[in-house]
Amino acid sequence: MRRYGKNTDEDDIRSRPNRKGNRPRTNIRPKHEDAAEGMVLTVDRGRLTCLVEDRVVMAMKARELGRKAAVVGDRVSLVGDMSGSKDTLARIVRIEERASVLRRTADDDDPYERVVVANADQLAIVTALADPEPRPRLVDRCLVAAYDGGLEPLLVLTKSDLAPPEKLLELYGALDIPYVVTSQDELYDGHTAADRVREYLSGRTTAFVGHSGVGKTTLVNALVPEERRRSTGLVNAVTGRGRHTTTSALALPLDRAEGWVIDTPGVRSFGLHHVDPSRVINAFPDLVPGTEQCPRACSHDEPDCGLDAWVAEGHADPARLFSLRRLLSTRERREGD
Ligand SMILES: Nc1nc2c(ncn2[C@@H]2O[C@H](COP(=O)(O)OP(=O)(O)OP(=O)(O)O)[C@@H](O)[C@H]2O)c(=O)[nH]1
Ligand SMILES: [Mg+2]
Ligand SMILES: [Zn+2]
Repeated sequence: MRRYGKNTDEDDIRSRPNRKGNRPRTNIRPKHEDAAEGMVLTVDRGRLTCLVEDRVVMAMKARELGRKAAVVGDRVSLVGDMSGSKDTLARIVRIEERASVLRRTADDDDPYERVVVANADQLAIVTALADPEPRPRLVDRCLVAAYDGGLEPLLVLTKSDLAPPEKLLELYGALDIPYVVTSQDELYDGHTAADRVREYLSGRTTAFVGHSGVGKTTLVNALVPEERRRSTGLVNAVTGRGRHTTTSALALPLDRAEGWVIDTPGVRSFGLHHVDPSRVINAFPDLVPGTEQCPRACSHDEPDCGLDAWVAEGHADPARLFSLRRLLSTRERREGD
């Protein structure tokens, strides 16, 4: 049966392999020529809050999108009621190609991927220096996810009023990651912690991730206009854990600068099932030339790896190779406390 009409041209198109970019010519696109561009700010049970020009528009996914889900940070095309008035609902008909994708799985052996945010260019990995205790393995895992997803990492060490940062910083020294140490209400050279963090955020879209209770929302609140602030939660005095106060990711515009911050719910773990280790080495451009001597499909964490000899010959800092291997092996290690 011919579903696409008698026109032989169309039959011709239909019979070609249905590869990406070579789909049958349907009338979907022309129908949405007048679609508006928007950005997804938050998602709540199938309802997406989008920013269209300067209006906040509620929307849902159009059926034609199939199973593809839009996430916070996605650029989308919308049709329908775009007035932004109460009780209206627009439809998202297209999700634009993503410049970056931050993914995680619940566990390393869980293939179910969730996209945390799209189009962020920076990942602020937030760790408290105490209360809750820092867990470097989670930081390592977030770093791997950032490198894998095309985001630049920024280390944010909070609560320096409770413990010093030196030991933790030493662990990341060789990775050369920008970092900021913060404490609540601290004045440092006349600047608040938020002012110093803001310097790293201007002109970019930054997603904040970390365990519950490390102070992600506290920091984000200090960075966005007052009327946008969200609730924060106390850390449980008995268990030393956060209370998962934030339950959904939300993109917020920076105050006094261009750019976006995305507050996300605290995570217990950061599964890396989806990560391709060969992409992680690309975050170490100084080591890449040394991989020429590696056996095919080298994991760079095995006895025949060419990087050992390369580093021994003095081409790169051994601490860098050590750090790369620590990150590569983080998938094999259990994440336990
Ligand atoms: N002492 C101290 N406490 C802080 C600091 N920053 C945040 N806190 C406290 O830590 C607690 C947790 O802060 P939140 O901002 O809710 O933490 P969160 O990371 O957003 O937690 P979830 O939303 O559960 O993931 C609150 O009681 C904050 O007041 C800090 O620099 N020093
Ligand atoms: Mg929070
Ligand atoms: Zn190798």
